[in-house]
Parts: sequence; C-alpha cells; structure tokens
Amino acid sequence: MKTKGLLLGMGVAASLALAGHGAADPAASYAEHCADCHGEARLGGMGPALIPQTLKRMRGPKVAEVIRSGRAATQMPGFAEALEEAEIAALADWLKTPLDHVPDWGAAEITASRVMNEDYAPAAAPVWSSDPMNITLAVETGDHHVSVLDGDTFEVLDRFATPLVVHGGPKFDPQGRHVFIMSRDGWVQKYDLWSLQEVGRTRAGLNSRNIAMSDDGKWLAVANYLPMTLTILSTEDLSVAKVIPVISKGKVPSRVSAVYQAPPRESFVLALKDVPEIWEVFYGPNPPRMGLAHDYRSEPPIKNPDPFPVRKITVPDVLDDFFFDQKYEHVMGASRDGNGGQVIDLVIGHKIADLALPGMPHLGSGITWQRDGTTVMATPHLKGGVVSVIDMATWQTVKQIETLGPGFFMRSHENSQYLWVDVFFGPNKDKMHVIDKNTLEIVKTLDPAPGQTVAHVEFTRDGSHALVSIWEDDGAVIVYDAKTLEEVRRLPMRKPSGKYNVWNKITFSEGTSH
Ligand code: DHE
Repeated sequence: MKTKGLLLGMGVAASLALAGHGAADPAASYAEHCADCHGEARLGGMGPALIPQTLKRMRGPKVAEVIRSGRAATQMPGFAEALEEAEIAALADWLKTPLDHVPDWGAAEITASRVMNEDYAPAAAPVWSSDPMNITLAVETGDHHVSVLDGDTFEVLDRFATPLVVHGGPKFDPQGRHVFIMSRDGWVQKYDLWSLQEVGRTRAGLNSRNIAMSDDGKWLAVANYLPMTLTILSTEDLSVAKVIPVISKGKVPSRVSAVYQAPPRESFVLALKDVPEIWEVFYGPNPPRMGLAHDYRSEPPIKNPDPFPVRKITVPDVLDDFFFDQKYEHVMGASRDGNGGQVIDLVIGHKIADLALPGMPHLGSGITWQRDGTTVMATPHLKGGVVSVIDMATWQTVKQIETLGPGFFMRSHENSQYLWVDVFFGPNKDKMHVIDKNTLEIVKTLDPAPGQTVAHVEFTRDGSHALVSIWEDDGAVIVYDAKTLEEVRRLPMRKPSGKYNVWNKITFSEGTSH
C-alpha cells in the first residue's frame, strides 16, 4: 500500500518507522530501477556512479529528492510513482554507504582489461569507394551500435557494436582513418574505418566523461570521474602511457569535468569538477615554454623527464564545461550551477572577463562564425529556452535568441548561412530551430516527428546536407537539404544520438563542437 501522502513532511526516521523500514530492500530497489543506467556494481554506466565518493560531491537537490523527482536537464527520471517514500529513503541511505570494494583502476588494471581483435587485418586502402573525408558516423544508443555512412549516398557501409552507453564525440585520428569511441563506463574502443573492423578496446576508467586526441594523433586523453584520474593512452595500440591522479594544488582529489585538445599549444586542457582549477597537460617536446602565444613547434626540443607535465591554473569558480577561442588562448567556462561564466586567459593563467551566461550553458556544443567583422560564439542553455550569442572580442552578449525550450546541441557549417539548434527538453522536444547566422532570427522551426525527441545535427563535408536524429528507439536520421531545409532521406536507426563527419571533425570546423 502506498503511504506517500501520509509521510509527506515527516522526518526520514519517522517515515521509516511508519512504513516499516525492514520492508524496504534497497538492494532490490536498486537492481530493479537503477542498475540499468548506473551499473550493477553502482560504478556508473549512462548515469554516474552512485557511491559516497561521488554523491557527497553532488550539488543541488539531495539524493532522496533526486530519486523522488528526477534531475532537471539530465536523463534521470523521478521514481515517486514506482517507489514508496520509505523505499526512497532507504535507497538514498544505502547509496551513501561505501561499496564493499572499489576496485583499484590504475595502469595495471587498464592494461589487463585491454582486448585486441585477433582477426584485425589493416587494409592498405579503404575497402569501400566512398569519399574518405565525407564518412559520417551515427551513434545508435538504442542497441549500442555505430553506423558508418557514406556522406554522399548515405549508404550504410557498416554497423558495428560499441561498448555500452557511448557518451561524447568520437575522436578521429588526423588522417581520418581510425576512430576512438568512449563509453560512460570507461571503455575506449578503436575502430579502423578503412577495413571496417574493430582494432581493440580497453577500460581506461570506471566512470568516464569524454576523450580528446593530441593533434599529432599519438595520444588519447580519457577524463575520468572514477577513479579521479586522467588516463593517457597510446592511440597506436591502446597501451597506457600514463595515469595522472587528479589532485589539486591544495591536495584535494577531483573528478574531471571534460578534456579537450588545444592543438597550437600541444596540450590537453581539462576542467576539474570538484576544485576551481583548469589543468593543462603538455604532450609536445617543448612543454616548459608553456604560455607562449607563438607557435614554438619548429624550435629544437628540450629534454624533459616527465613526458606529460601538468600546469595547474586556479580559477574563480569550478567549471563544468568550457569552450576555446579559435587561437586556443582563451577558455570560456561555466559552472552548471548557473552562476554565469568566466573567460580565462590561458597564456597568463588568469580570469579576464565575466560572461552573462545564466541557465546552465552547454558550452561543449558551442559553435563560432564570423559576423559583422568579428567572431561570435553561440551556445544553447540546458535550463532555459534561449541561445546566447557572444562577441568573442568584447565577451559581451550580442543577443539571447528565444527558443521553444532548453536545447542540448547546436551545429553549423562554414558553407551554411544557418545554425541549427534542438529543443531537447520539455513539451517542444520534437522541434528543431534553424537560425540565420546574420540576422540571428529563427527562419524555420522543423517538426519532422511530432511527439518524438528530435535532436543533434551534423553537416556533410561540403555543408550541403544536415543530418538530424529522431532520438527514439525506433528512430531515424533525417537528411535535410541544408539550403532548402527540405527533407531528402530518412534512414531508420535505433535511438540515434550524435553524428560525426570525418572532415568537419578533423579540420575543427568552426560550425562543430570539438
Ligand atoms: Fe553530454 C558531449 C557533458 C548529459 C549526449 N557531454 C558532451 C561533452 C561533455 C558532456 C563535456 C563534450 C565531450 C566531447 O564531445 O568530447 N553531458 C554532459 C553533462 O555534464 C551532462 C549534462 C550530464 C552528465 O551526467 O553527463 C550530459 N549528454 C548528456 C545526456 O543526457 C545525453 C543527451 C545523452 C547521453 O548519451 O548521455 C548526452 N553529450 C551527448 C552527446 C555528445 C555529448 C551526443 C557529443 C556531442 C557532439 O556533437 O560532439
């Protein structure tokens, strides 16, 4: 019998007594309702790890409230209908108890997890005749696969299985031949686009955020929540180059919010989630000359005993995500708590400006373009129906474009006059706005699958077509003519999420997230 109404307003102890705490079996509740997303061992999957190490760092509502009502701007639903109030309280308490055993996950464990495909045979040339630079991947989260598309004909060249719950953009090597894909439970998969074969995979962390590749294609950095490390893998064979414990200047361990590559600086830049610091991890031959604005790669290398030295920069606020300017000299960062944003000058290592960015900007999907002789950057907000457009010379907001609801992803292309942004959350999740990059006005709102989530856009190499996901289990990728905005094709797919075009990604197109 449900006792929810009766228990409202009572303390947890009283509620438990009334509902009979003995009756609640949090482990069973967990197995039934939570394990699919958070992992059987509570070590994370699509959702974060549910263990004291991460829960005590949880900002915003308390654990029981999140179980009861869900968490805004994430995939976490509420369980008030499925669980009694006493079960919710017991489950919240149980999640705060330490795991019997948190496995160590250092270089030895990562190395032991590595599985290379014995049948892999590299091909001297692609086994297909498509334009290698127009290959486009579509991640299908419905059944954990990736479809490899010919970007001209939209023929599916291969459909391969990925680790469970891929998150973030796959990263291509500079030749566009291999791609690296990361899952939230820390697996990194290497796949050869020429031979259409998996090369191998390794578990670089237990709960991971995203990956970045060095511009020379040699190293892959894996940002982890659990353990609190940055794992550096060799892209050649996925062997461990280094596991860097993420411990602040003040000796506080921290999760990594996100890592991105900064090609001209020959570094990976990462934001920390629990400490107000940005880190720069250098992989090039000249790391001590960090901070110089000019390209020093032609200068003779100097010997450094540490191949991946770390520079730690204190910032005024914790950053959940960030965005670079085109020269990689400035970082635009924001905290998801929604206290606005900040601009950090990477050369001098200081904040130089504040940004008017309320409502959880999703900076990772920001894009830039030229407008009125200046570079502007646009980002959707996870908590508000608005797209902010910011002048990157003055850091002032040029316009806040009102949309039909909070968006997650946006994209454009150098050859397109439009930017596309979804309405991921709320009653208008089936809408996709197309916005003119000059007038900053919405020119069309697409509604291709009423009632279904329509999200994430990627362009073909030449910008002539835009690919949009119907983010449902029996979903599709819709191909639009990017000029006429008319639908051209509909490719059936299982809950397609992100799409990634080789050319747009390896050239760091200004219309795409990095
Ligand atoms: Fe993502 C990219 C963080 C929730 C799907 N997401 C990213 C990146 C970051 C990030 C830092 C950039 C990584 C990269 O590409 O290298 N995402 C976060 C969060 O902090 C947040 C809000 C909560 C969380 O717990 O992680 C979050 N993300 C989601 C989702 O709920 C989405 C919609 C479904 C899912 O699969 O989890 C989701 N995120 C994506 C996708 C990308 C992404 C598809 C790549 C976009 C791209 O075009 O590059």
